Amino acid sequence: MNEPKQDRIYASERPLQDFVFDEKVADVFADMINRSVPGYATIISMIGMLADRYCSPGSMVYDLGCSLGGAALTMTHHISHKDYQLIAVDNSAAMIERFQQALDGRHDSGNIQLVCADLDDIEINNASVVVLNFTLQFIAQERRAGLVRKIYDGMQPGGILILSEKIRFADAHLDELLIDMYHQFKQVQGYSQLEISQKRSALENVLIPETIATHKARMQEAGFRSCDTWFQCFNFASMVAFK
Ligand code: GEK
Repeated sequence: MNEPKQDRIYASERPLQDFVFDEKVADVFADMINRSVPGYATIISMIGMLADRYCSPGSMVYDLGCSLGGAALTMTHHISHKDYQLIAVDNSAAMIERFQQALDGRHDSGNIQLVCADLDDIEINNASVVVLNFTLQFIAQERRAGLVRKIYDGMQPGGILILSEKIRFADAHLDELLIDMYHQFKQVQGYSQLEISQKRSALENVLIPETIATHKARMQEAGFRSCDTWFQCFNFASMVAFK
């Protein structure tokens, strides 16, 4: 397999613009997300294991905000039966095109259907597993409760929602410490100070993190009977909620 192209998007000084998931980002996304989300590879692999436990025969699995299909592909790899359909959705045409190209070269992609759409415009039905892996953080805050409710309503009893997010902390000192440690992590991953600060500014109005308490309250409000964090590294966490 080819090495993913290196993310150099913010390596030289550029005018400040809000971050978008365009061709340039899609082109380097595999490298970008692996070097920008601490624990990404672990989270992806554990999503596969969770999906295998909870994907019931005859049900639907959703990967919402699938990008290049990291979570979708690991789920199809782990789920031990074939009696399910996986719908992977993203509103970035650049991401969906590349994911489709990757699928075209595979023999085991029969269960996956790709949809290029906004999450507001899709239906969720008969789902046993729904994944929002670092996607909800990009949805306008006032739309988040409606989306989580729609997901809950479209799930089977006994199904799970896996929600991974960049998070913030109510305690200002802890918040500052974990952001700082995160930036140190990015430096260790080879990003320069300029890259770190330009990316941070570009995401300022686009990626809005919330506290774990806010996420839990929203999921409980939607009807999930219980939810908790199963992974955390610095200011990145993954939660699981049970219908
Ligand atoms: C992974 N889950 O590799 N409708 C549909 N898609 C959206 C919307 C929306 N309203 N808003 C954002 N997206 C992936 C990583 S990346 C996370 C997810 C990151 C899509 C957006 O186009 C992008 O592909 C994805 O959500 C977020 O496991 O870059 O930090």
